[in-house]
Amino acid sequence: MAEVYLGLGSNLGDRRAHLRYALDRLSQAQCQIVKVSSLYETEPVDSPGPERYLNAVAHVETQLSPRDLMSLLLAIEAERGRVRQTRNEARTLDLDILLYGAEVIEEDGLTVPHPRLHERAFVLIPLLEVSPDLRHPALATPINKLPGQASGDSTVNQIEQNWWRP
Ligand code: A4P
Ligand code: MG
Repeated sequence: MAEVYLGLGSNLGDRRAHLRYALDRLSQAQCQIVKVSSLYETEPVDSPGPERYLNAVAHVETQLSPRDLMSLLLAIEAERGRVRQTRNEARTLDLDILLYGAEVIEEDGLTVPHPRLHERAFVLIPLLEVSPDLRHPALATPINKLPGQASGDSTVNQIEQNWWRP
């Protein structure tokens, strides 16, 4: 069983419903949800507005391989009408594998840990809320020592706790 951390994001349509849908679908598909962060409303980074993002992080346990998990995430995104035209465009649902155990994977279409994890407060703040003692396996650094995680970051606002119940 692998301990996996997933990043969830949405800045188009009913953002909260998209994130809830993703967690419901994951829990029906060989992923056990261990813990979900609060819901955060965040300023877009390298991404056009006007909508702010809702972001969250989920700790899940799964027997799916990294590749099968990535396929599942892409399928769930497609079910919410995700359309890909340009990079970082507004999206109904973005699901990223942030960490898959301590594995370091660099394959075509799959990079784990997520290549931008360490520099993004909208990922690091919810990730640390869920698991404060994680290490970044590729950088060999505790996640709470990474530069992007300034906890008072005004672009990342915790808006709701306990927003997801199975
Ligand atoms: N891929 C490879 N590795 C992974 C991984 N570990 N997790 C591949 C997820 N996907 C991975 O992703 C492109 C391809 O990356 C996928 O097909 C998958 O095979 P994408 O989701 O289509 O592209 P994207 O999301 O537009 O671009 P990218 O580079 O993934 O961007 P990010 O890093 O996901 O960032 N601002 C705020 N506030 N909140 C956000 O959530 N998100 C982004 C997108 C930008 N700004 C944001 C937010
Ligand atoms: Mg993505």
